[in-house]
Amino acid sequence: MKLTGAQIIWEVLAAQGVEVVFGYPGGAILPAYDAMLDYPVRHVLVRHEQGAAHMADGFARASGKVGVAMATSGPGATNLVTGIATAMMDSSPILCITGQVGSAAIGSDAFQETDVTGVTLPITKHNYLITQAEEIAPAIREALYIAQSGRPGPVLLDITKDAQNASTSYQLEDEPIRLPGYRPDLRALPEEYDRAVELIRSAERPLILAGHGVLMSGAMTELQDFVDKAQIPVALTLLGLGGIPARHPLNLGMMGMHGEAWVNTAIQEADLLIALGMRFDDRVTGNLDTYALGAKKIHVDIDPSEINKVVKVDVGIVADLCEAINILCTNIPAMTHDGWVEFINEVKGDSAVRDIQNLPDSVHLYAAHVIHDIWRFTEGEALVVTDVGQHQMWAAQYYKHDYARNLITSGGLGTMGFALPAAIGARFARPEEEIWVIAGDGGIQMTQAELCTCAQEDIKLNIAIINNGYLGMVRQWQEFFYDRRYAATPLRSPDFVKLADAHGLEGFRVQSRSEIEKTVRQAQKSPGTVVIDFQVEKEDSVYPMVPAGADLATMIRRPENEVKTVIRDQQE
Ligand SMILES: Cc1ncc(C[n+]2csc(CCOP(=O)(O)OP(=O)(O)O)c2C)c(N)n1
Ligand SMILES: [Mg+2]
Repeated sequence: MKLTGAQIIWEVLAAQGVEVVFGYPGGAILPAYDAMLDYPVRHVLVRHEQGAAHMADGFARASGKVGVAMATSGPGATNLVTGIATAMMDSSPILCITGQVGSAAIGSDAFQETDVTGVTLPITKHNYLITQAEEIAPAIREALYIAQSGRPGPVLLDITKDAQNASTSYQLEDEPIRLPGYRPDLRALPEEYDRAVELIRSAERPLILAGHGVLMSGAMTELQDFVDKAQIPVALTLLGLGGIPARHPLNLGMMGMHGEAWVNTAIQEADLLIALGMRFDDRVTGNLDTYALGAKKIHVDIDPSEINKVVKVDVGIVADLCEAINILCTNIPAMTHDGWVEFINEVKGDSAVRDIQNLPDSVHLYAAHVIHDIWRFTEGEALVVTDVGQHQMWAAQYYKHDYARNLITSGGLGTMGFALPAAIGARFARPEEEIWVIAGDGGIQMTQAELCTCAQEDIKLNIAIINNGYLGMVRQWQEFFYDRRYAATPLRSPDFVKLADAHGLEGFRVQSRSEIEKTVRQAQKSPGTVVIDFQVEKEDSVYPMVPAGADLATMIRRPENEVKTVIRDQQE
């Protein structure tokens, strides 16, 4: 069968099960857009290509499948860059297809020509410049395979306009992909497992550090079985939240800069760390010179380049997590670590109970109240998509994450503007589920144009803006480390209720805790996207906080007098 390159793009995508593409047209990708009308693929017109990449990413994280974004050459492609880098840092499988100027014009500074494979080389798992129609089908199949195999990541295909226009013979291929030199299925040696088992058997204060890899490999059941058999407490990274239910008695909570104090103490006191699908990011280790010095370390990861990259380990196991955890679990005896767990519980004390969200209503509306209440009124069942900043940390702390893939957030790159488009992508992966966007007043303004995408595509989201009038996380650093000199962090916002209205969406404003329930319920009932402007305490901070590069045990805590003020105001 003879087809144009443009038609082949859609033939292959459809054959590979791609149902939705997020994109924005332009000259160099016009042949592909024209051909699209004849194929059963849903196209979502974004308002900025950054949104398309984040939507593909949100779709991928919510579904476990590859998300697809499409853009034109030059500015269309460069607008994707932030979204590609975001997906790269968090190992999210996306495929970006960009149009490129005609192959004869490449290198001539043609209109809207940018060297996109050059620009994206360090932020893609792999990329291709395609100049011939016959290269398109194999490249798309390979790209989808590379994006989701091994350690997932973004792949970009830059396809010249003449390759899209040319005709060639096409035939559906379903042979398995073989790429010489690409080894996504590495397996550890039995001796390595033996050494790991030995360390686990002899440890008295072992601790599991579980990361994004648990979710990506779908190892939740394996992890829970292992934890139950070995009775080893678990600390989670931000992206690992949901890898084991928050309610599991051995789930200690989040580690790192804004982790729970008892979790960081446990890391520093442990005699064995078992790192599963996490990469010792500087936000979770703090000062490496003082990090978990008393602990032996086992590191399991699918990507060999992660082993010994940041933290030197005693045993490195390169393998898929499901398989690795299964092998470890089978080879250890049932164990208990009662004294160790008791020690951690003593450190914890009643600090969780005394935390701000559990204090009675007062005149102050804290972000902790809003997020804790959203958790209560959604019964912990919602898919939560956050932006980046204080609200992101509060969403990690105060929404109790019981399920895998139910918290979607930009971890490694920390990309403001991520939440709204990522949630739109997630909506296509999970059409029936309740989705809450939790965004800051700063981040929402970066990609708020996608509200119009919600309206045009008739998408239902609940959007909670934690409006503190500041670029709050930066303000917090200025408060703690720059003597309260608030350079460029006070932030004016549009009237978010009117902004929603301008898009034909519903908007509400909430200024006190007593209004939260009614408004959340109203949003849940409403068929369309709802924007809620939660006007919270302006100068609240995220606690505890380990200053960047400090020892994990050096935590800044919420001042006692602040807690007392809340209680006093509530009594007045
Ligand atoms: C694209 C981008 N630019 C800048 C930053 C640096 N940054 C991190 S958090 C933050 C403030 C976010 O403010 P807001 O969205 O209001 O959230 P809040 O911290 O107040 O909850 C900034 C500017 C970033 N992470 N991403
Ligand atoms: Mg803010």
